[in-house]
Amino acid sequence: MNLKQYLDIAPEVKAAVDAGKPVVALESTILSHGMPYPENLTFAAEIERIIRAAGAVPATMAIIDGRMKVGLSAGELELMCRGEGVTKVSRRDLPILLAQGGTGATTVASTMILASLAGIRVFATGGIGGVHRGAETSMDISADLQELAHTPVAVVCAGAKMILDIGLTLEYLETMGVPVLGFNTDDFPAFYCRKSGFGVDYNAPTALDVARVAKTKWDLGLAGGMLIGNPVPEEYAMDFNEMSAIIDKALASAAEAGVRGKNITPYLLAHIVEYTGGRSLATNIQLAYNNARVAAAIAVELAKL
Ligand code: PSU
Ligand code: MN
Repeated sequence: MNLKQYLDIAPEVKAAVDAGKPVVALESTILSHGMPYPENLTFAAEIERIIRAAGAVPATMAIIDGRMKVGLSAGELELMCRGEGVTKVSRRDLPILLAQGGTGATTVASTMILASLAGIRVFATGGIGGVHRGAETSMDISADLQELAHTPVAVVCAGAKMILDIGLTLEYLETMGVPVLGFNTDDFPAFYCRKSGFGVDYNAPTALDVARVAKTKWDLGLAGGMLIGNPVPEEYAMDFNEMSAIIDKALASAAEAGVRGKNITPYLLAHIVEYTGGRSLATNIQLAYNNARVAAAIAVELAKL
């Protein structure tokens, strides 16, 4: 294995990892395929600032000109946010992009891969991919779930969007042996809403509790990651019934347009923003900031254990 051939770790990130200091991974699909420009540019800078303010080093991941990038410059963040010619890169796309010298945004799955290669154990995102509604016929199950089963990174999210079948997503994670913790909640959150109606395995009231579970899991040699569901702050939460109706409308539109495969998630995200007149974007941004704060606190505690 000749990793160095493909991997560029920003000097600040490398120094922090080598010194055992807290580092938080961030994905770039949320920038290129999850939020409009230029709101995503402000977001990309602010989420990194929040992680620094909480005492950790941010490391946004991407594939640029066939290289795996861990930690992006301002210019590289801008490239991801503009999103021109930037494809969506999950696990199966990674070798192809690297071989072709392409540029792509990393999903939760590929961000976990890059984080793990760089020695980063904590990752903040918005929402994870999961088992799609109707997966019993479409077989559309995000590679994010398999990655959580195999790659040792703790992922802080605001739950999963109701574009997914949240109950089946949690069943799949159970089968794959992935611990699902609620950050100070008994309910797995539903992204825009604080509750999905499905419970978590454990309510972890503090960052230290999460860090202890993560350390113990990895001390035991149990492969794979963990999922931490962190509910959107109350003041930014959206109405469950309103969002259910909007998501149903987006799903119907996708079915009518015949959208499938890797394009379905970006399609649904863009339509949800459109149908809520941008209100969902504000919620999306705030819940991701909140996840960054919690992920940084977990990384800080983990570094002390
Ligand atoms: N869900 C969201 N926002 C996102 C994504 C999912 O609410 O931005 C992105 C993440 O990068 C996630 C990816 O890893 O979509 C999942 O895509 P797929 O379902 O094609 O695996
Ligand atoms: Mn899919």
